[in-house]
Amino acid sequence: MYEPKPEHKFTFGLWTVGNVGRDPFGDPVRERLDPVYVVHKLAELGAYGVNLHDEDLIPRGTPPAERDRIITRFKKALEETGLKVPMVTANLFSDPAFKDGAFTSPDPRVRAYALRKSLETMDLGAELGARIYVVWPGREGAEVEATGKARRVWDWLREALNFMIAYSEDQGYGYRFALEPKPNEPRGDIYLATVGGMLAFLQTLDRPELVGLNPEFAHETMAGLNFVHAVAQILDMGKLFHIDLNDQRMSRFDQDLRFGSENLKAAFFLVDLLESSGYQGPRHFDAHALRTEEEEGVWDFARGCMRTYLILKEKAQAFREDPEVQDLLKDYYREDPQALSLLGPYSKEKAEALKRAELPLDTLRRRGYALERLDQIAVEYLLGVRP
Ligand code: GLT
Ligand code: MN
Ligand code: MN
Repeated sequence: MYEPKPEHKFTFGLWTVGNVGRDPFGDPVRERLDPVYVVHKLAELGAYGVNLHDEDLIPRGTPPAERDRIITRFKKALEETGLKVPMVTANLFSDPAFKDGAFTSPDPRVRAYALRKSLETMDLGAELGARIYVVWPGREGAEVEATGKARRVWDWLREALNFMIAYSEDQGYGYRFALEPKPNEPRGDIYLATVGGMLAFLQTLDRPELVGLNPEFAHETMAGLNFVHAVAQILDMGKLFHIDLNDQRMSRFDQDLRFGSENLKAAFFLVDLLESSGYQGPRHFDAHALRTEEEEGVWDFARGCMRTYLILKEKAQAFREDPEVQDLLKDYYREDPQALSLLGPYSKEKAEALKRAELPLDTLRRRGYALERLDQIAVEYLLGVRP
């Protein structure tokens, strides 16, 4: 019961279970874990894959011979365990060179460094079998408006992404690019702050069909937005290329909490949405163990994310199949053939008919939608007293 298996497509980042518990006020509390050890541990726990930043696997400044040795060792662990690397991404935020932006640095030398690092990360990912390339523009933001940069960054971002996509195609890597919005942190304000902004921006790229989103639960929640609605819109646009699952309280720093540990109801309806959407991609947990934990707590955290997801999946399915829920929803989405005939694509005749039609406004004004009942049933499923 609730046992994670590779077919569930659960993934973690090397940087998530490998998080050493540093925060802006405190030093690391845990040792860095060897990536090979992480691969074996995740496989043992039933995960499908492990994702990484270039620097998670190959620390900055590693000489080429050592780089090759690291990759060989890592690939051996993947072969032994069957674990996949579905996604890679470049770390464009840790190096002090990126302090005022990577792709949007005012200094073209920094922009060139960011672009080169991205191409090298694509090379690395291709070697590991990755097909999803995440772009999280964490440093592409500002604390100061006096530069007027907010008007210029869009061309730089487009130029960099178009270059990267063309490179991927040219090399035959076949990446699908997943852009990840976040409102703030580490910058005071990040330019591509929300799912809506990102969806609009990607349409301005040369190959929008190769670009989608990697939305994160915590990031929309930080901005006080509804993550379930954000994911629903992304799905509507066929742009859910990857997803970062975690948890978060609103109006706080990016907490990256264990999935389902805070907003249980939102997690429930998110799983309900994802599982009924036909989404086939990885269920990635971009979260980390609390700073209070030693290594054992890290694996408790990882197990918890997957177990909660599977429990919610079962509960969401039971909720949808509940006859009372189905009856309530049948009434909710009332079928009225006469009214339906007035809707749909425009025609002159329809517009005329619409103006003449008698709509029972008094009844409509009095109608109730039974949402208290419906929502209480969901709550009771979550509380474990139903069915
Ligand atoms: C970083 C960030 C995440 C991004 C990762 C991808 S790194 O931890 O907080 O939201 O998904 O670069
Ligand atoms: Mn993320
Ligand atoms: Mn986050």
